[in-house]
Amino acid sequence: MKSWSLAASAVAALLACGQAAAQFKNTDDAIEYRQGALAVMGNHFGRIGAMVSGKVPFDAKAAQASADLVATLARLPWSAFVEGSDKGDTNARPEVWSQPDKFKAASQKLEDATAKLAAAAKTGNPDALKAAFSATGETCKSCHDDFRKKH
Ligand code: ASC
Repeated sequence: MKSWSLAASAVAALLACGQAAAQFKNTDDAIEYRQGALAVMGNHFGRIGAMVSGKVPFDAKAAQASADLVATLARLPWSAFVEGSDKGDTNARPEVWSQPDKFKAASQKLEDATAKLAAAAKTGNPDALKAAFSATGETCKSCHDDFRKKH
């Protein structure tokens, strides 16, 4: 094959695969990525929950570290809901792909709520943290109700 046509096929392949393939090896890899991000986010959200519910003593520094992580991790899962990754070891409902605008709005709500959570944690005020924790938990739940399979 001439080098120009080789280059042309490489460009065509890249265009065909698009961004998802550049980021993830395959759909299983994308599923693992988003589940990993959500699991670590849930862990750190849970640490804040333990503080605001009084199960563990309030620790402003630890709360802020966890809230910062939650806010960062909240931005990650969405690009991993790639085409075709409704099949495989996933609890994502088909609505993720059939109602993309609604899913996008739900993900944006989480990003907004977790940014507020991080801001609340930064104040060092346990009551502000508790309120932001509860608001964030509502966005988790509402998205799970609409887009995650019931167990
Ligand atoms: C968590 C966690 C979730 C949410 C959700 C809030 O700590 O892992 O998925 O809170 O239960 O309703």
